[in-house]
Amino acid sequence: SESNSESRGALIVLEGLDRSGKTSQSSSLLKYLEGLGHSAELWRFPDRSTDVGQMISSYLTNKSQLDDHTVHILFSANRWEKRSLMETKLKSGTTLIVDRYSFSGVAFSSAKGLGIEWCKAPEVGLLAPDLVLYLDIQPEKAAERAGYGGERYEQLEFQRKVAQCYEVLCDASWKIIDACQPMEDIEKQLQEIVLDCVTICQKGKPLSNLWS
Ligand code: NYM
Repeated sequence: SESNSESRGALIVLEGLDRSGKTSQSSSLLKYLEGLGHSAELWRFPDRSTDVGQMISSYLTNKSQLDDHTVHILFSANRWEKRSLMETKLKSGTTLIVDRYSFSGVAFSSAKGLGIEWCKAPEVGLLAPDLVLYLDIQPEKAAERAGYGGERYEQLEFQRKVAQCYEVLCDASWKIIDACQPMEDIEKQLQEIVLDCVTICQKGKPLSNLWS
């Protein structure tokens, strides 16, 4: 009902394999929403600017070694340390475009062999996204793209496993976008879906928590 619902920003998450185009598409979406006069911000996880984020970053660049469980919990902690700011921003009417979220956390760790339920547990209680956009690309195609192979995890064999884990995680609410289309086509598709979502949240769709 309209009476007890508050207008708010939308929590929009982009997911996909490494080099699927999430970062470019996130920036493009931000410009699009700002161009329409919406308040919007681009966020990404891991957020390497925090202390926890720096531990993650040195792990990803192979400057440190961490046990798989440990790094999983650090990735989750990196989201938890942003949860309250996230809620404040959304409630103040700002839409957040988020480049990776809990689904990356679960997909990458379960691809290493950690149990999926174990991986999901620390994510329970984080804000649930209003929209998950999955940029779908074959691991082989992603591997051909520039910049691939620099960090830990950017290995074809591992990315194949990650793709399988995303398939297990994905539900009917996810929007699957073919990431091999021309960039402008992807942009147009994303814009339409995102605008719908922003409108629904403006009308006061309630916030909810993972994992549901
Ligand atoms: N990654 C990212 C995880 O393993 N768990 C997580 O929770 C998140 C958010 O970090 N290969 C992995 C996926 C990427 C890597 O992300 C760094 P990016 O988007 O390349 O900065």
